[in-house]
Amino acid sequence: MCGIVAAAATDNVVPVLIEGLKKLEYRGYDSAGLAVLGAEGLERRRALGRVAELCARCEGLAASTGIAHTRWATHGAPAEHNAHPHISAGLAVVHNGIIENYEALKAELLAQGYQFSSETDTETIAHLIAASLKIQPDLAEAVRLTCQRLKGAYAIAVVAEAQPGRVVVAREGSPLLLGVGERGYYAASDTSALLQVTRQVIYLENGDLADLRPDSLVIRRIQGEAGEAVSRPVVLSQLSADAVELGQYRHYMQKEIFEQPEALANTLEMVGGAKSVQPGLFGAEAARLLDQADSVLILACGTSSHAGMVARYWIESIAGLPVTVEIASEYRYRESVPNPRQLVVAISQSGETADTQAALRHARDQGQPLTLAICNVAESAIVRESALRFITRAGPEIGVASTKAFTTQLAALFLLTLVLAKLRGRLSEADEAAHLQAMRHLPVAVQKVLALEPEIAAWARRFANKQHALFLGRGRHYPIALEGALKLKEISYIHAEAYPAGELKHGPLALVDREMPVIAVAPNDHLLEKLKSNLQEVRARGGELFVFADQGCQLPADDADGVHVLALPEHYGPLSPILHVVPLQLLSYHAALIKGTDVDKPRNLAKSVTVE
Ligand code: HGA
Repeated sequence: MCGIVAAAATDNVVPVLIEGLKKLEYRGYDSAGLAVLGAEGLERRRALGRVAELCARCEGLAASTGIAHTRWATHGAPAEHNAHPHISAGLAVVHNGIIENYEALKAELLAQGYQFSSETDTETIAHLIAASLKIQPDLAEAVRLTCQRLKGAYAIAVVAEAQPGRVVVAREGSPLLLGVGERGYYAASDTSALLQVTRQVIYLENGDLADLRPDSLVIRRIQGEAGEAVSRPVVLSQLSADAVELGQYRHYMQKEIFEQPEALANTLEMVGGAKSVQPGLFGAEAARLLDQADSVLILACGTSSHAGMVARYWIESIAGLPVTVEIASEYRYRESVPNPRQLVVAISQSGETADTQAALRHARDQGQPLTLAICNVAESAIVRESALRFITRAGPEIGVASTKAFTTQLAALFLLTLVLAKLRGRLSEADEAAHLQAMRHLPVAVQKVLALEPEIAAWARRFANKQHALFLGRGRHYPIALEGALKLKEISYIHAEAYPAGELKHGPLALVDREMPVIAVAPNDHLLEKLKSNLQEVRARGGELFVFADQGCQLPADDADGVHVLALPEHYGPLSPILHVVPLQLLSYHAALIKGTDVDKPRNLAKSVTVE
């Protein structure tokens, strides 16, 4: 959330800043802005809405030092006066994060005579640096002193008119990395923004501050009297520029839905031809640490928490370990009973999700050392802070509504299930081989489901004009119903709820009438007959049914009478949730297309939730 790009180089950096913002726009799109140190001194341009609006305001602008920002508002409405950069006394600041003590700082600054022109927390940082510069004229030192006063999370970039050719950046809690280019040094919230100039990147650690000039880079610690100088390794990013291009697709979400066979194949590459799963998939220490686990605690938010809920069914039934799934934003503030032998699994696409990261730390601080990260970004904070890790290889996910990250998380969690079951002596060789065979076939199976797109698009036309929708599932497909409802809400703005089908009679059945489409996830498993009875209850109340069945379900369609049935090509046993979520992704995508919403950038949302 919120994207930052900055550059101190020998040539014109305005095109680099704009291009970088375009790559970061998925992180926030309420407004965009930049500030550069050009021939005329400090120049700022801001625009409400998209980077394209900002671009139009930057014609003729040229400078070799600058900072830029794309915003997802937390404090102060999306409005031009709240757009970053914020300025004070000839300096400009961009910020990703939330300054929790900004009210106290603002009161102090107002008393000193500083005037505020926005409602943001960020503006306090600008004025604080201006105040520090009066005592300490060196920009890096003034920023460092300011950071010592900030509580909360931040990644910031600062330029000052009086100190041209220089950008100072710092981070605590929010992501920020540096780029080492041929013509200078750069900074950004993620690598995709910098691939245009370099692949050589440096990941700043929490509490780092960096002083960037075209020909020099100094990294120091924020805390401490002198700010100890530190060195951080330069690594070559493996991210390919093509991976973040839209190519033949109309939307990133569409591209990412269709990339799922490949994403799953890449994620499962390491189990390739193997006849057995090894704990080493989760890190060098995995056999020893996983063997100690007497239970599992899964921490996640949003779509990732739905992956965790599916894993609960898998791990309890196959590995025989008790599992709890907690919403990270709740767990981090809850008084819970720590269990040092519990395996803590943090799931996050970006590996930077603020609540999940805080929940992981909370678990660790409470004395739970067995931690495992399941993330899509190898260098992310959550991965670095966990004892064990599994990196899904979905490739960059740009669409705000998560799709391929979810299915690859599920693949990772199924592997974890098998490893835990094996360590506990609960997996026969034959079962292990059969599960692995099914996993290897997943890319092909998902491809076949994707081929149902025309039928699913036709269904979307039938209910895109509805105000509400109800999703039903049972057992390990209940979380899939939740995920289907979340996708529909996120991108089509149709209000959707999901229930375990057996719960209908305890309340939600009261909502069912002709105007309420009911979408059911109905695989051919041991709960099918129960689910069929629940569907009868819906039909008896006149509700229109859209049923995603699979082979052998024997659920007859009666389109004229409002019972629509689509059978998935294969029945897939325990891994069936990975197949059954795909039609729900497509259904939401097509409903959103019909409604004309901004599929990749739904209102009020953003990717990589790096704020609380
Ligand atoms: N608090 C700042 C930055 C918001 C942010 O980082 N969002 O992810 C603001 O509201 O402008």
